[in-house]
Amino acid sequence: PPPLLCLQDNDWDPTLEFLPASDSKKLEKKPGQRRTLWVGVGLLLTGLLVWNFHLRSDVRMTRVYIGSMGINNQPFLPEYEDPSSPQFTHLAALVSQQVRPHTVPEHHGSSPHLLTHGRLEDGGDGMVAYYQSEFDLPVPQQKFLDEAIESLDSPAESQQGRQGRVLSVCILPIVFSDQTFNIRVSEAGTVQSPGFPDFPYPPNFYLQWRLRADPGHRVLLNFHTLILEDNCQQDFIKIYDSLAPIEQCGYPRGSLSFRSSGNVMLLTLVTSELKNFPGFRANYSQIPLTEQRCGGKLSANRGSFSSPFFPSNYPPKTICVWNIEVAEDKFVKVQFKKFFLGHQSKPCLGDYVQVDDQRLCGSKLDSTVLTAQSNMMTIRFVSDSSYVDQGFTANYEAFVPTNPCPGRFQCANNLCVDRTLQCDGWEDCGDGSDEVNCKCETFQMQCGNGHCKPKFWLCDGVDDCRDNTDEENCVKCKPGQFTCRDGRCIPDQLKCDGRSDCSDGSDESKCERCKSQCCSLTMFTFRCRDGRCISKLNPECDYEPAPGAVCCGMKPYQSSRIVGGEVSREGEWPWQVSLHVRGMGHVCGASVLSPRWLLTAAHCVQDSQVYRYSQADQWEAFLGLQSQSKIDKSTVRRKIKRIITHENYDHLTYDNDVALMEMDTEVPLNQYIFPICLPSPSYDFPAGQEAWITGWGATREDGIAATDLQKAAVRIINSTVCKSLLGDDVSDRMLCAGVLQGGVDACQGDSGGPLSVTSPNGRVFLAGVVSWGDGCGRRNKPGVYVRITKYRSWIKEQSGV
Ligand code: 4AZ
Repeated sequence: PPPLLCLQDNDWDPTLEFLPASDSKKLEKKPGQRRTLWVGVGLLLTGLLVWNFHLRSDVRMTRVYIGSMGINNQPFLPEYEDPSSPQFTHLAALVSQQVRPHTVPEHHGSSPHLLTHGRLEDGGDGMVAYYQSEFDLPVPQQKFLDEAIESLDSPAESQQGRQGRVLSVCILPIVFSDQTFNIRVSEAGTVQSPGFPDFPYPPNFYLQWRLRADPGHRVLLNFHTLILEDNCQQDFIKIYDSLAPIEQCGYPRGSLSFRSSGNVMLLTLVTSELKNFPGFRANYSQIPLTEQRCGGKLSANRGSFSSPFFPSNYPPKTICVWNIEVAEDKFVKVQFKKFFLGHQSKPCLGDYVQVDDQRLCGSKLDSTVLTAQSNMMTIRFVSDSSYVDQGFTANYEAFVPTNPCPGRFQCANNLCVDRTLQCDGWEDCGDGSDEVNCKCETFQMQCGNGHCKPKFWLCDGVDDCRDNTDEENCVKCKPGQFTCRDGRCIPDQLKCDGRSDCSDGSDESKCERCKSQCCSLTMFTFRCRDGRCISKLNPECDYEPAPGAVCCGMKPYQSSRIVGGEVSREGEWPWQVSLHVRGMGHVCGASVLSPRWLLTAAHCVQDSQVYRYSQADQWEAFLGLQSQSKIDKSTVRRKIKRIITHENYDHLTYDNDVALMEMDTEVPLNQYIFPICLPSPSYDFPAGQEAWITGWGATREDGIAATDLQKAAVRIINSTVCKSLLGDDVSDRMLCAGVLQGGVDACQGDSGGPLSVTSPNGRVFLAGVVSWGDGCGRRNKPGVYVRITKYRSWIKEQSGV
């Protein structure tokens, strides 16, 4: 069933008109004005007109639609703030009057009972109506109502005469508890979801907070924690800036700080009946409207500028203009380092940056460089009234036109990069121009497009060249044989026999029907929500956890020692644990699997001649930690109650290098402490896939440990290639990852920590546990990790997780 549906219409037409006013004094008719319509309700009614009333039943249910809409050209009266005022009642009556004739389908007995109550607010250039419409209807008709609503995916078009914009329409198939909190933010304070932080928020809930600043101020709302279900169709928050939602999703990416354009902000929380998560806590306050004026004149040789409040979200309805003017004999170029301006539209109509006469919008991952053919450049940043995003930060620089990159390589996009980065097999310019027309080294292969890539990547099933030439003309297996993803050939009969014959399980990952041992977790099958068993590749976390259970692998903020790494953002790796030994400080890493269980490496908990590492009382776990030098308020310390080392751990070969740790008491889950997902046995981590290593280990071989949590991106490496590089100690229960060029790797002190891989649906899975390697960061010596897919059932048996 479609449990919750939200529609959005983003092309707000500012010329839309509304009326009619019966009170001609207060709502004076202006030229061109035609009708007032409570568009949200109107749309629902349009839906109802196409609603089929064949089915009858005595069992009734309640369905609730919530939403908001803008009404243009309608002066806002202070009385509209009070739903019991005659003015409000009058306007509501007008609306009802206008829509009533359509509400009762003439030739069907069961008419929906429509009950509407809403709120009107000053939207600056018009009015905003926040409304709820509740339908009490026979259960069999629910489906048609949903269909009718769903068919309204282009609300403006379906409405004759385009009378307005429905900003959102949501269906909540529930009887809900409705509460509104009115808050003056002149005194700073906190809002949080019900039950936070001790309990998950309740199901089937709709709650709103109206935040109002003093005149001449804006509302500032900073999320301290936000963990909702990541399916935004189920549970979500919306933040409205007068007319428009400025964030639409329940699980925002990037900055979690919002500013209103005017003095009003509305925060809503909607939850469905399924899966309840910890919820949120946010701090509100007010800031003067004049704070952080943007734009201006820039005349230095180089400098930087960014959107207002970067890296927090920029406010809606903002315009900034920067005029750059450098010395007359030079030209100007700008490089956008970060660029997040919502969704791409063509042409850029919503939020955009205009550089001279070129507009940029959407989100760009690679840095963009723009060059002026003069010493002047004008940059204009515009945000409209709808979604907001993190914004941009940019550097500008004056350069000599005849020699734009002195001593450096000039990319096609005018970026300057170090000469040593040219033809090194890695794209550094962002447009690939540093990797074309290269003469490859002996250890490299030549791609069809002129790029050079490590020879190890030839025929590994991953298109490394980006023109697939590294995967063409590869030796294929003979007829009657199955080609494993790792390149090995196995007899066809071994495919889908419930046992892994390829080292990577690829012979069991695309099987159509379940075998007899269906769903025993150890096999390559997966239990669906409806109880069915399937054999499916990477089933993700698409099963239904037990009611009230939290899921896993959610990064509260999606953004960007370990050798060759960089410092992590706080809360970026909420499953990362630092394991301390009494009197020694940090010794190993671990991952959070649940409020009670951690996973680490068995070699971390082996007794040495001096230390009793295998004794639980020697250890202390630090969760939610960022820096080894300071324990802050997000850090939680736990004693260890029990250590379960894998019974087949081999201290010579490091085979089965896993151990579980049970904490003495459960930890609260929040933005800084959260479990990582465990992959099912059939989960595939193909060679070439990006993975992240994190830890406080040494930042170079024989180096010293890092103070701040480090992160680095590596790639999964083909097992056959890995064995050829590191020898036969690499078993099928191990997984290799690294950067073969060298320089990026896990190292001493990172052991036990996670190798994290983000799945296509955004959840993060534990692909490996840092185990061993030949030194750290050496060329052609990838790191070796415990292949977690091989231990899924062991973890379940030992810990219940
Ligand atoms: C260690 O000593 C260690 N380069 C961990 C990982 C690696 C090397 C050493 C991988 O704990």
